[in-house]
Amino acid sequence: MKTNNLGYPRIGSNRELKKASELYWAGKITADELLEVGKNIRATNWQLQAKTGIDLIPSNDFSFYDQVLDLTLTLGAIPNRYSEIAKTNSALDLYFAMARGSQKEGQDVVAMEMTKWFDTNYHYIVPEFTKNQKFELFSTKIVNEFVESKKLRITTKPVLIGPVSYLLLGKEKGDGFHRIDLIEKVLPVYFEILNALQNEGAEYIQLDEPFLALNLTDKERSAITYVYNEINKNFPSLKIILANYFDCFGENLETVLALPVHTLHLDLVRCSSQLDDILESGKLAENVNLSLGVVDGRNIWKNDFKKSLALIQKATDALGKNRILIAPSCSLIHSPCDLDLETNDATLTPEIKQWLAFAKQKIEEIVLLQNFALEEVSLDDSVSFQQNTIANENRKTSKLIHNDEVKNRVASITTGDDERENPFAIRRKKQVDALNLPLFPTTTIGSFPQTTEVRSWRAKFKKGELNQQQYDNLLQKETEETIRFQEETGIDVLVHGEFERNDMVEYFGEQLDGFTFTKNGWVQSYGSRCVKPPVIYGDVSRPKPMTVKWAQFAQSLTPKWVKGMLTGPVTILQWSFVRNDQPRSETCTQIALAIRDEVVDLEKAGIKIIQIDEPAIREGLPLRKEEWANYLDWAIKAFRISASGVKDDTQIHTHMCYSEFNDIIQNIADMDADVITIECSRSQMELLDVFADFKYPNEIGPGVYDIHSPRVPSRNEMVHLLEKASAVVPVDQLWVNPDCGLKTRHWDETKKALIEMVAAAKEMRVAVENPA
Ligand code: THG
Ligand code: ZN
Repeated sequence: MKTNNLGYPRIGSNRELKKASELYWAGKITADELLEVGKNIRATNWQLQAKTGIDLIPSNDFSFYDQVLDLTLTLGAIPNRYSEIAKTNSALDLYFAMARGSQKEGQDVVAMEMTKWFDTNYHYIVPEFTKNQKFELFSTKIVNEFVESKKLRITTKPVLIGPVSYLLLGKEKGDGFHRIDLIEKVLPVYFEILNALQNEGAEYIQLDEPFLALNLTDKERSAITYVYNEINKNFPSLKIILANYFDCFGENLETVLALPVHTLHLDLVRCSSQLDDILESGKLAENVNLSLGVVDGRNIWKNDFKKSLALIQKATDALGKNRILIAPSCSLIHSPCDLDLETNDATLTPEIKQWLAFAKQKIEEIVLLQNFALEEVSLDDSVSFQQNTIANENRKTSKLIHNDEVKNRVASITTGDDERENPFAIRRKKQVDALNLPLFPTTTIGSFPQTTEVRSWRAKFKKGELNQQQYDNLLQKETEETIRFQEETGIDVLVHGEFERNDMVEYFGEQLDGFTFTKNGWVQSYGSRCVKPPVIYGDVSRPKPMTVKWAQFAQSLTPKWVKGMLTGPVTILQWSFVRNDQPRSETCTQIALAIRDEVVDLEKAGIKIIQIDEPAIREGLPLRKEEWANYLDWAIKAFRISASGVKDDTQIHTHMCYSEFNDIIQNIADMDADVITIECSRSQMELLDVFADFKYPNEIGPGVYDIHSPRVPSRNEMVHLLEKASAVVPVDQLWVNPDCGLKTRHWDETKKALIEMVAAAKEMRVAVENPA
């Protein structure tokens, strides 16, 4: 029996990688200094895992930006627009240009698209394929890191995304082919990689094929069969661990069971029943091992040893101990690093803390489970086992968790609680009269730059170096300046800028009962950007208004409308660490009621436009289509509950990022927000087509520039995008706004870009009012 880790967080337990990358991008440290930080993180992670007792320690789980982009570079699938950059820059700068775009003299290039990694809050860089796509071994990162680990006397298990999932993660550029058709072209480069690794002495290779958790077409499924048979033919002695995670194999199971691989990894947290399915099928070949993903890589709850040991026992009874590996359910990059760094008893009380485990604790759990399963330690004598039992018992019965008032309120929700007074057509007339906005009204998504200065105020306030009054004064000044800037720029619907907020979800989590938060529980979201998801441990309620004071303050400064800014229930749920002791739908409905109260309070305070962001609705979709209807049912209802407490002439906006809406456009329409703003610019308005084809009835603000890149767009680019949008959506339904919030941008870029954006909107107004 071996312990098998699928991936370890690479940001560093104090976000060393984030800090170093940002310094490098700002020109403040050299490439060598950045590379050194990466090397140290890898060494620290490998040594920690070795010391803890992990047998199969992953390498190539490190990345300076994203593991999919790493593979794109490894396979040489570099889009043509970067060829100039490739000629004159280091591989590292080429890599960052692909991730972030470039605005160097003569090398003005947009970034590659970015989208959500399955149902997580991690984002990857989307590979782009052409019909005649060529692949070649372009980067040897994976081999270098393996060699690097050997130098530390640790023989790691290189990890890479399998060829089928790699192709499926990408996107076709141009017509006349499906990306899976490229499988025979990409496989030889995988062979080169496997060959190089084998020559360096690699014994195990982990190939991730998370698409096996999705509904595949026959063609895609045969690609799986083809690939893993070819690999086995060419590398009969490499031990291939085929990893699937985030859901069951489902109808792909038959295919998977016939593959000549060394080990199958199963996510038993998301799908514990597949162990029975496999064992009872009698179709698992005798030389295939099972890696049991029993420790949740996606959540922060302490493992339930009794439950895990029962699963392990079932597997060892059927297959023998030698054929079993103990593992986390998926890579631990979705977990925060180390619970030991949580030293603030006031927020993460000792009672709650004893329920939790982060990445470092999870690998310890994996080793303990191995010890128990091998009966090296008797359960009765084990302090660790007893502590685990006590913690889990305590969590079940704790008074912190249950609030009858909340449960009763959820139980008494009736039809009508999720409906506005009148349908959109009627509301719209009232809103037009009440709001008096021009054609192509301009707005922003909510946040304005969170400068180092603003962050430093918050840090000082938290340390007690600023008192509430001083902190509020600074925030008020920043808010006022932002209102003035928006007025001067001619933006139509203003926002207050959200300077009082850290992360949106964290901010609401801090104010809701049933939530707590960590000091250092960072998880990578994309590139150097991290989030600190709050922890929902109990029934959720809103003790008092959360955003009214700032919205009211901002509105008092200006005769223009100021939008109230809230995060919707599905997104708060999706971006938090959630309870695993009740259905997600239940928790979501509790949050929806809390947000509804806030919406009503904002309206009472005179706020006429309220945005309830739901950027995570799409990513929350279950991976398997069979489960979509149920999810959409409760998720859309939760949004509607949060939005339906207001009068017709109060305008409800919502916002979504990186969403492909094709499959769920009906459900998006069912949300019935008066205005939706969406990400569109990196895809050149392609995303808008689905709204157009559907004849989406409500108003839409397709993002006209990409805020995830420091590049300032030109007015013409935005006019061009708006023309594209006007060609498919009636102009009186269109809003003009950036793709997303501006908190990650600098003020100079932001100002330039918004001035151009407003100018683009004005050009459009003139063009529409004076048709040629
Ligand atoms: N919050 C959360 N999840 C998200 C987003 C968010 N997922 C999708 C999208 N937005 C990802 N984008 C970002 C953008 C910025 C940051 C994180 C994710 C960010 N993080 C700060 C950092 O890394 O420096 C830390 C958080 C803070 O203190 O602001 O800026 O908005 N939950
Ligand atoms: Zn967004």
